[in-house]
Amino acid sequence: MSKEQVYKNFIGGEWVESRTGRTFENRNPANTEELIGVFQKSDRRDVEKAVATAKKAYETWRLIPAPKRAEIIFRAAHRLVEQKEQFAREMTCEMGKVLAETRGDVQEAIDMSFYMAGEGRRMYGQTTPSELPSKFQMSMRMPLGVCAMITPWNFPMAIPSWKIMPALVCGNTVVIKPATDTPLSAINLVKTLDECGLPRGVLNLVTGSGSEVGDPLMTHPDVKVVSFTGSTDVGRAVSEACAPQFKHCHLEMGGKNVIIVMDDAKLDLAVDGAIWGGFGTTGQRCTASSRIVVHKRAYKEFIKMFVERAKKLRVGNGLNPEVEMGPSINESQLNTVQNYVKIGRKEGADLLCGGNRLTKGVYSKGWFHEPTVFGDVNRKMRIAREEIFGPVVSVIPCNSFDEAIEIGNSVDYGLSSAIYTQDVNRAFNAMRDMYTGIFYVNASTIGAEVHLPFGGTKNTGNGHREAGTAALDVFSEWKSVYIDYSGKLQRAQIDNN
Ligand code: UN1
Repeated sequence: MSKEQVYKNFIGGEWVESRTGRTFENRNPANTEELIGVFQKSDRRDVEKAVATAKKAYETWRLIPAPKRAEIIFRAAHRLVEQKEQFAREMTCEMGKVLAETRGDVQEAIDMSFYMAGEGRRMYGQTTPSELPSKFQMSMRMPLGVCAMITPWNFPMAIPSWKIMPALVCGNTVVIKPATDTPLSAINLVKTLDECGLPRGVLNLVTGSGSEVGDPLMTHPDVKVVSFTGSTDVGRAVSEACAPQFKHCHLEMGGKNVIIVMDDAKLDLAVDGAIWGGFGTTGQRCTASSRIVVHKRAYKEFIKMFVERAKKLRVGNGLNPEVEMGPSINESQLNTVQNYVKIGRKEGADLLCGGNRLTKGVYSKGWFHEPTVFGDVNRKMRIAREEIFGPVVSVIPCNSFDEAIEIGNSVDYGLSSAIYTQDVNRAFNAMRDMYTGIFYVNASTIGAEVHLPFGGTKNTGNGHREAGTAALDVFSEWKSVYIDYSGKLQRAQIDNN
């Protein structure tokens, strides 16, 4: 038996074993015989320790000038650049997406780090004139304290960075619980920040399950902010857990994103976008293009081109440079995919390609599924409404632009949407009318950059955004400051008349 690599929790600047003495395994979804490592199966006691440590560290961290805090983040960004290839490879082994995409994931963490490091010297507040003479006023951001982060497996370094970097630059301290499928990528990020001089206790990581680590973390009275990315059902529970203590609660949840393809669209471009958005990351993005609404005049041609391309996608181990689509993350996710294929068939959608698990040869040890396209889907079908998080795309014919918008908005989610058209009026109308947090013209539903707000409407989010300066709103609280230098009592709203 090969010696297994044991990874530990990071608490108070030390790599420590869980109080439970238990561990769990993390295996490669492309080849489950390959053990990535063994991780701590922590519980409430580890959470208590991590939160207490973070609380203590907050006392001094919040007083370090933001530009100084940012310097550490800036150094970490450089260090991530140096380690990009290694971290990307480890991420592909850990969660299956292809190397080009895991490089992109690490790059997104690099981008976020540079961006938030810049915020150390900005973090703008407002200075406004007073209604009274000799009175000065401004607003400034305050940190809140200990922030809890619960992060998913599909962007295992990027999403932790979206949360950690703004939290730290604002002066908060952190306890993060990464997804059990991808603890290594989060550990790589935490290790990098540690190597770059982050003081002890400012950033802590505890691995383990949602019930044993996530629950005690989000309900802990000393935790002031909870930032969660994951399913809508769990997000609702997080929201309810935060409510009694009025914690800042940031939720980034499911999606059922749509690409609208109009009859004047450049079809080859639209097909490129639909393939990338539908099957990139094996469809396991919150921003995945799982619905394509196509104008009836373009429908036949689009379907022909799209299915031809989907059939040709090379599925396999993401480390192989030829491969375009990796496995599902785990058995349960693959079961969900298979279940939705059954549902789609039963609902009467037209299975145009795929539909099967891949089990032979190189596929025999992983969670692989064929790229799958359903045609003639209608908006009422479950495959057109529910998030699948797998390589299954539903193509929905429509009769007009107005109907396309209506179908687009007819789901419970509102993360990302896109339109392919050459008509600028249509593009702008769609931009105005699609009720989603992200919107694209002549591009797929995936591809957000770190310096604009990221998040969605309806069941996708709770009004907050990550990335951009919007992320600072999650991890800070405003303080408005009034300084009266008139030397006398001046009453606002009264003495200025
Ligand atoms: C996610 O799917 O959870 O825009 C994040 C994108 C990526 C981020 C996706 N930059 O698809």
